[in-house]
Amino acid sequence: MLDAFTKVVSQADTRGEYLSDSQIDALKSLVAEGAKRMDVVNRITANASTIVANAGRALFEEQPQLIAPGGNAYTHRRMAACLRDMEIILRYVTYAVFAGDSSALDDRCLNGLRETYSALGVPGASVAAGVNKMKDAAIAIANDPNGITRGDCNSLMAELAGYFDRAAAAVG
Ligand code: PEB
Repeated sequence: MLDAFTKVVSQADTRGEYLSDSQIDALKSLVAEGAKRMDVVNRITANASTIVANAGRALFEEQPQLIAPGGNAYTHRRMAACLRDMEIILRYVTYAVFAGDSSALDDRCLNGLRETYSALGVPGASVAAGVNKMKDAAIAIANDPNGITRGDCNSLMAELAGYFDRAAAAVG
């Protein structure tokens, strides 16, 4: 599990090189922009259950076969497992934003997830659709200009979107 700093160090070490100016500049800006990153993590974390519940509701409205008898979220046990899975994925996305690196998400959540779903008979494309709904909600919350010092969050939002895209692509 790496963060933006340890990743650069481990890559440089593999090549036996010093850190380059451009790598140092990138990490400097990561530090300078750190408050925004923490705000994004805080906002998503504080709203996690709303994000998950709304994404689940929208997913089941769009794909009612999931909650019909025989569906993959039919029975409270499967429904609970489904909402739990979405919450797990969202939690790992917050770790990736915090660390500025996707390795915690990749290694501890997404690695083998497609195979797990296929073994369980859970439709990966539906999970991906749920992840995309969480993505829209999380970005709307994280990028809300109200009640916060305004600044340019474009690259941070693109990074956040990228982690959701990674999760959706891993199962969809
Ligand atoms: C992944 N999900 C399920 C299981 C596992 C995961 C390992 C099997 C064990 C269990 O039931 O708890 N666990 C989960 C995860 C990590 C982990 C992401 C990462 C670290 O450790 N059903 C639907 C939707 C979808 C869904 C499409 C969006 O209709 C999910 C939610 N996951 C779902 C369901 C089950 C499950 C298990 C329904 C239960 C399947 C079953 O037992 O029939």
